[in-house]
Amino acid sequence: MTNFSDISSELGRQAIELPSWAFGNSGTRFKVFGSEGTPRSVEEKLADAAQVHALTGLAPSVALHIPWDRVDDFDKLGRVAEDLGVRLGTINSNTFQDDDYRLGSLTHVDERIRAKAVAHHLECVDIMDVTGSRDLKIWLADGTNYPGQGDLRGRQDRLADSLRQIYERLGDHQRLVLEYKFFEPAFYATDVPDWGTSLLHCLALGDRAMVCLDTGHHAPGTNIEFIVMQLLRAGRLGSFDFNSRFYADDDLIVGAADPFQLFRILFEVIRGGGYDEDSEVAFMLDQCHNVEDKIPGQIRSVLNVQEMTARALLVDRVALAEAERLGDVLGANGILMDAFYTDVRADLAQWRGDRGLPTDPMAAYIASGYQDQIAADRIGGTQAGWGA
Ligand code: AOS
Ligand code: ZN
Ligand code: ZN
Repeated sequence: MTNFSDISSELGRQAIELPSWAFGNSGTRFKVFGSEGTPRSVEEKLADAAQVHALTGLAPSVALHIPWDRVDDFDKLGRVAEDLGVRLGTINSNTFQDDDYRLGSLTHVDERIRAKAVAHHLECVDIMDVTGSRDLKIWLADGTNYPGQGDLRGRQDRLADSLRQIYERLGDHQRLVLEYKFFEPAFYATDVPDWGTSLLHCLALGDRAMVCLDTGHHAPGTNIEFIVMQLLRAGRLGSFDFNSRFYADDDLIVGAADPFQLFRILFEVIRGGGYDEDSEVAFMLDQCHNVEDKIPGQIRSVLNVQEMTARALLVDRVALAEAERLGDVLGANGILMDAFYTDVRADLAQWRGDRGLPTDPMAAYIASGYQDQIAADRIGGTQAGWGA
């Protein structure tokens, strides 16, 4: 069995990107509950994200969503982030809240609307040039609700053409990351429903096109760690959107619903080289905190990822490989489960203490008074929501 001391230095390179939208108000189709202290601007979202990083050391960057986080001066925004101790990360495009996109965006049959959707992505790349962001992440709401509503193949052909135009605009160090999702908001056919479709488009585009795996975007029972393995094997796992789900795309705190699944995913990441020093896999959260406080929700999330990473690193891979080679079915399974069942919480508290971080970031946040301060300060103005 590997010891915690053997893996503590490897934990030091963990970096989890936070989504700006996690700090705004969000909800279901039934109700969006407001909360005290919710940011009224992008700068305030960055300030909240910086709290998560200051208390955990795990979240050095923040993903932006355009147009929700559009500002006049992105260079200045980058400096604001830097002053707060974080940096701007992935730029997410948004073609799902404009009336023009009712029947699609990059797949739209109307060339005018498709060109508008492409132009939006080109604007996102302009922003990346200023922020220094590496990744343009594309999630499309495109799809159809009724058989016959659209020509499935025609939509794929137009998507390929649109993606090509966007890809050609990228700089040498930038990447296009294409996210898939099997349903919602379309309920009959989604245009990028699965990793195979995303991968096919990426392979056609070129080396800098990668797949984004959102853990909430699969049918129940899907073996997600198999997909992780396969994408790493193909060199096309660009990023994760971590969250957890009980039913559909619930966007709950990662590791809350099924910690064992998170462990299995992270083990395949590690085994496949996705956690190596030179790995370019981006680890992001894509979550909404509808009823719980948002900053503690993000703190809990990054701690959950760290905890399962630690347990996955503890797997004795030499012994596991040997058990697999010998056909020792239960022995191999036992090696994996020994690591999964190892309680690393006390070791991680000490790990944090050794690095000048609070041993208990959740308690430290409450004790800091930050929540009371923002509740008092951020009165008036419009609270940022999921979409504002
Ligand atoms: C939507 O289901 C996807 O997970 C996207 O990543 C989306 O951009 C994100 O949830 C923010 O709305
Ligand atoms: Zn996502
Ligand atoms: Zn989603």
